[in-house]
Amino acid sequence: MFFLVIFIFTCAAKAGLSLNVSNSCPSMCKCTPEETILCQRAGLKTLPAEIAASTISLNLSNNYLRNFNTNTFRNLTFLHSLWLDGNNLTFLTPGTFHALSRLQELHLSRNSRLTHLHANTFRGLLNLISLDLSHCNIFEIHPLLFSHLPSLERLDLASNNMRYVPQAFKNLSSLTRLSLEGNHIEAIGRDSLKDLGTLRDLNLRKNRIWIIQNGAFTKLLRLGTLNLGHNFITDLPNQLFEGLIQLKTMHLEANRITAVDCTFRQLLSLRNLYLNNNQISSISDSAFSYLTKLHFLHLSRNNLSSLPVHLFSDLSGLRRVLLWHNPWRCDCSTLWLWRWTPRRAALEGLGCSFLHPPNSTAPEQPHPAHLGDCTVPLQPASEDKCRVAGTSVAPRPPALPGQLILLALACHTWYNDRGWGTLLVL
Ligand SMILES: *[C@@H]1O[C@H](CO)[C@@H](O)[C@H](O)[C@H]1NC(C)=O
Ligand SMILES: *[C@@H]1O[C@H](CO)[C@@H](O)[C@H](O)[C@H]1NC(C)=O
Ligand SMILES: *[C@@H]1O[C@H](CO)[C@@H](O)[C@H](O)[C@H]1NC(C)=O
Ligand SMILES: *[C@@H]1O[C@H](CO)[C@@H](O)[C@H](O)[C@H]1NC(C)=O
Ligand SMILES: *[C@@H]1O[C@H](CO)[C@@H](O)[C@H](O)[C@H]1NC(C)=O
Ligand SMILES: *[C@@H]1O[C@H](CO)[C@@H](O)[C@H](O)[C@H]1NC(C)=O
Ligand SMILES: CC(=O)N[C@H]1CO[C@H](CO)[C@@H](O)[C@@H]1O
Repeated sequence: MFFLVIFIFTCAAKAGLSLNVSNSCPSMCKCTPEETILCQRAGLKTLPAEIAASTISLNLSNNYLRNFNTNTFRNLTFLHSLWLDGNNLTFLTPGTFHALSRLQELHLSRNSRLTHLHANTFRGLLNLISLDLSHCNIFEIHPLLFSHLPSLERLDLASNNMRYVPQAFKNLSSLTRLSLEGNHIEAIGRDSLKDLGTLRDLNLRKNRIWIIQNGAFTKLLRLGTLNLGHNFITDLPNQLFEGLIQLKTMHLEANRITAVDCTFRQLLSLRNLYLNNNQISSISDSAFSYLTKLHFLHLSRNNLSSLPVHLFSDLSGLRRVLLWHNPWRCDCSTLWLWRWTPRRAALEGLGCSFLHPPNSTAPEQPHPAHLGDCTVPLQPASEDKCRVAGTSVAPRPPALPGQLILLALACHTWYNDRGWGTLLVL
């Protein structure tokens, strides 16, 4: 009798143990004491059944997961981070994540069959901070898709198939970083970005942007970095960047810009300006007036033969100006720049021989015979040329309805077929 009791007791203990075993690590995964389960590259086609409800971090990267239902993650209410990148997800059932109210990080990148997302896909993710949807094939986003994500701070939509800026950025009141890099966006409308007042970093690099409506950035009062590099921008109207009072870094490299007027003068916090790899052949006298914080200016690989003598006069913070690979005219116009600019030491790549005399003759006193008699340049004109250009030459056009943008896009396609690249500023 006594032995029987002990036997039963032992069995019960064993049963208890085996219950814990069912809560333990799936055989193809690695588990850590910190409630982290690592199942990446495990050949999984479905979620293993034995995932403990107490799991905080679950890594299912690089498997063959195809779909989930609303029960798949129902018990994982403690999850903080979930990695589902590099799978074969084709559709995310609305409500899939509804129980994951503590989730902070969700990785869904590299699911190349993911093309669109239902309005309720992310319902319940009240504490989600970071969402990675890059490198999928998303071409359409429901306007309410992100409205369930009040805590979202970082959203990555890079390398998808989007042709326009989605209208889904309305209730993202915490968003600080947004990437739309590597899509096929052609236009930024006046209202496209108007609800993103908390944004600090906006990446629109490598799209096909050629239309930007004036006022498109006016609400982005906290933006620190704007990347518009590698697009089809030809023209920079003076009001284009109104509102970007906190902007520190502006990327406009590898566009089709031919002239710089006074677009940048409102960017009073600007420190780094990338204008390299364009076709700039003229820069206006006062293009950089007031930019006292400008530190770095990249003008290499343009079509510049000279620069206005007083271009750098206001730039007391200037440390580095890259001027390589331009067709500099090595005559008085360049010599003046070299002699009079107080920021001379910052200039790099002004490839004129008289600036680099053999056996280090002081560059201040070159007397190359071919320069002849360089007379002192005129002082900058007292009138503010930008102001004139800003109001009368390029007046603010009347508001245009969306249909006209579509019409313009259609025209652009037609123009492009004929090789006439142009930026239409509406
Ligand atoms: C089994 O789980 C229970 C509660 O989850 C716990 O108290 C017990 O220590 C676990 N037993 C073992 C052997 O891990
Ligand atoms: C999850 O797996 C991916 C791919 O192996 C890896 O890049 C990532 O760092 C992992 N994350 C965690 C939290 O272990
Ligand atoms: C969730 O937990 C319940 C019991 O708490 C269990 O019956 C159910 O099978 C679990 N669901 C999944 C998908 O693990
Ligand atoms: C991915 O899913 C599609 C159907 O959605 C299927 O045809 C294909 O074989 C799957 N690929 C892999 C590697 O599982
Ligand atoms: C979006 O925000 C507005 C105002 O903040 C609120 O009234 C509305 O209910 C929100 N929409 C959703 C879907 O959360
Ligand atoms: C370069 O600038 C010159 C005028 O300075 C102009 O004639 C020429 O067409 C420009 N070349 C390109 C490729 O823009
Ligand atoms: C640094 C430099 O270029 N030195 C040159 C100065 O000129 C003499 C003679 O012309 C050269 O031999 C040096 O190489």
